[in-house]
Amino acid sequence: MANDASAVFDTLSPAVSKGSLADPFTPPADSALWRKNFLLGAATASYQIEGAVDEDGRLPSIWDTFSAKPGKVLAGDTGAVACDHYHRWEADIEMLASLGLEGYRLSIAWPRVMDAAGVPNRKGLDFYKRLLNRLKEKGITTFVTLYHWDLPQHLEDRGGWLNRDTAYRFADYADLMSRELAGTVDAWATLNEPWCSAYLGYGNGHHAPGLANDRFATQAMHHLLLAHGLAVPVLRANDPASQKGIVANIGRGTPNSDSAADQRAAHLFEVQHNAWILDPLLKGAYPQDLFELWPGTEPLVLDGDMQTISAPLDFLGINYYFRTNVASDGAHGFRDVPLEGVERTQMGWEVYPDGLRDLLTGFKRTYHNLPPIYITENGMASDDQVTDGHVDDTQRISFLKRHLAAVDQAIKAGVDIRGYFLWSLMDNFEWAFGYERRFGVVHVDYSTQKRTVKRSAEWVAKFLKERKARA
Ligand code: IFM
Repeated sequence: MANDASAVFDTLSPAVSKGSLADPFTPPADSALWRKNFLLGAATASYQIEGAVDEDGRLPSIWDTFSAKPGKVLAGDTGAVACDHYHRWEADIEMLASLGLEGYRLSIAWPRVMDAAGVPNRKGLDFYKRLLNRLKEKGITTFVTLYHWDLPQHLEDRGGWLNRDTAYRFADYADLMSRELAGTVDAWATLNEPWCSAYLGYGNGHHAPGLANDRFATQAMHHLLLAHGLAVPVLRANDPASQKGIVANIGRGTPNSDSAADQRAAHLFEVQHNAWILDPLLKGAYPQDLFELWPGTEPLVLDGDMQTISAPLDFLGINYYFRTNVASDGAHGFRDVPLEGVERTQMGWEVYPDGLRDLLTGFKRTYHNLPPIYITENGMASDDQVTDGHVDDTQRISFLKRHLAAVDQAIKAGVDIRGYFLWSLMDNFEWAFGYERRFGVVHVDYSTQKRTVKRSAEWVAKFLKERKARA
């Protein structure tokens, strides 16, 4: 029981712990979730919700190109319309505010706001200004990610993240955005999940731009992290009052057996998923074990790069979804050994809240300079249907409850965690899985664009209301 995050809420009735809405969500009195300054919000990303890909001067991104290629995205879906948020943003913000959510994490589409010569696109900039101003009017804390994977295609045509110059173009983009939006952004994140951009985009080709070479992945990662490091001082100079950070997805790897080989495999899994990003940011060096896994893939690093990359952060955003059970592959690496009989989501991902707590407490032990943490994404996909105007996503309520409990346990163990964003505010374009996988706490009917608040969103709203009442 002590090792089970769900046990934190063992005072709840069995109906509630299964995820019913019958009773309000009642964390124990000493839970950090009751603290007024523990931020609870929701997250989205530009390409996944905006649509309007060729309106008002937006240029093509690598995801427009990739999703147009047959076989790359399930059912041939693209982000051309998505949730049509570009046109429906006012109603979407009303919905966010009506749920009582206190924070909103969004991203800016780089190809919407500047052209290939770096000339600002006023219409694109105005869209984000209107959006952020409205969020501020509503009293919502704004977390803005500069890069959530929609690289302008013209930069990919010149090598994308394999070209060091892209890092300098990113710093120019950060400069423009922080000059234009200063005062409306509470926290800037340079990149979302560089692991996905580097590994899925350049290492195995499952994401745009679809290249598959381990050496490309390590070089792309280096340029992504360099872009981050070059942007941070620019953001600090232009918008001193805001927080600056980066968002990393983290993965729990557990060994399939007690054998030394399987233990080593789990260690290498976490090096590849976590230390590859966190060591350069927080220790100023790549983990050498990475190059045991991928021999001969050391990136080209110039003098001063690692200092640039490891400049202090105001916060670290953490995205967590599942764990992977691994065994040795008999050579240098690991192989997945899916566990049977465990709870899974529509993505096939195992529900494993303890992994979030264990990773966070482990990071605190490993990185003595670990910055304050926000959980910038956590959530699950399910095949949600609207019945009589409602969506009964009980598995999601249970998932959220257990992961919030894990966050609470990590806080009690001394990790400085300041907030939690649900992924996602609404169902959206789930990259290579298109629209089939539904991560939202609000359902989107893509044929009508009708939004239906799911039970999980009602459940979160109820808790926030209660917290407000008690404050
Ligand atoms: O939808 C994605 C998001 O864009 C990045 N983090 C993981 C989510 C779910 O796969």
